[in-house]
Amino acid sequence: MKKILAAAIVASSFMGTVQAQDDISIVLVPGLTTDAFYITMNKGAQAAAKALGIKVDFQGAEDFNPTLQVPVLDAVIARQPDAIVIAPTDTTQLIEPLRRASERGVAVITVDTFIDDGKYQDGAGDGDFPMSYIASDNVAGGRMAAAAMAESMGGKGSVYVSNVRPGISTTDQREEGFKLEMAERFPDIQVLDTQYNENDASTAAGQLQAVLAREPNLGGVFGANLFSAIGAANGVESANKLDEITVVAFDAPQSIVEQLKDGVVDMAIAQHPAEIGYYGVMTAYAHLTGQSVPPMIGTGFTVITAENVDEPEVARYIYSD
Ligand code: T6T
Repeated sequence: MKKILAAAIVASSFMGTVQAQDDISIVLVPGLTTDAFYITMNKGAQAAAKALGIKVDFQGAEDFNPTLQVPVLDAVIARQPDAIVIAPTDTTQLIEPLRRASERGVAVITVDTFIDDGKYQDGAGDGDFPMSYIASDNVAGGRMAAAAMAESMGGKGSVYVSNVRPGISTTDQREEGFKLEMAERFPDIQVLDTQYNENDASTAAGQLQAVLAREPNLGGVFGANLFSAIGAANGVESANKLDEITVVAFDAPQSIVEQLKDGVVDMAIAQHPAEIGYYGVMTAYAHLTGQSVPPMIGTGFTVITAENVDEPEVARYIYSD
């Protein structure tokens, strides 16, 4: 008799923490709203919302910048959603703003980028409180870029990374992977100083011209995200150096199709942003309905070249505008 009563109490207190399932509110906060990567991520998030019969809002800033993202986040926290699924724009500057959400009982999941060391729920670090991190393996992606570039350059020459700014987990890790691979496997490739473009393709294009003026034998450039890659590729095209400079692009906006076919870009590494958005929402929902969730979920890549870009199984990974 006593045992049955105890079981009933446990069951009812557990049920008390579980929400009615269709009134769960989740907000997806992207790195910026106008980037094809996050637009595609939102499609995946909306597909998950539809499957679950819940509402997921998409609210973000127009630029990839913590100064703009934090006020948007504060406005989202004030609405007190059940969960925030966010791509934090800086590893340290977003820790305190996100802690405010967590302390108000809002579950935090990060997608694409992470805060602190990205290892959540392990009892270590200031930014340990998010429930999960869902993303590409960005170090591996950087290594893939370096290996493809070095092979197309015959293992020698000089290259550089076109990057956004330090402090962004994804692009920092891509650069790290790229440099590790070059150092470990291609000692005759010289990696020049990274050029930071503040997520502006025109700046990245101008930097290509400037590096080329100093280093006329430049053999390769790695565009570490969508805007860096578009800019670097445009720079190579304007300099009329398609045959001399290998361009490896991270990300796959619609414009990549023509750039691959025209030989401006040699290879694009497409992330799977819809997958990231889908599992971001599913993970938030699982947590909010009483399931335990993994602290990290890795998503895939698709390597796109001029040879395979028309294959439907490859083309489906080109981002939506
Ligand atoms: O590369 C993606 C994303 O993974 C990164 O964190 C920021 O830049 C993009 O959104 C592309 O613009």
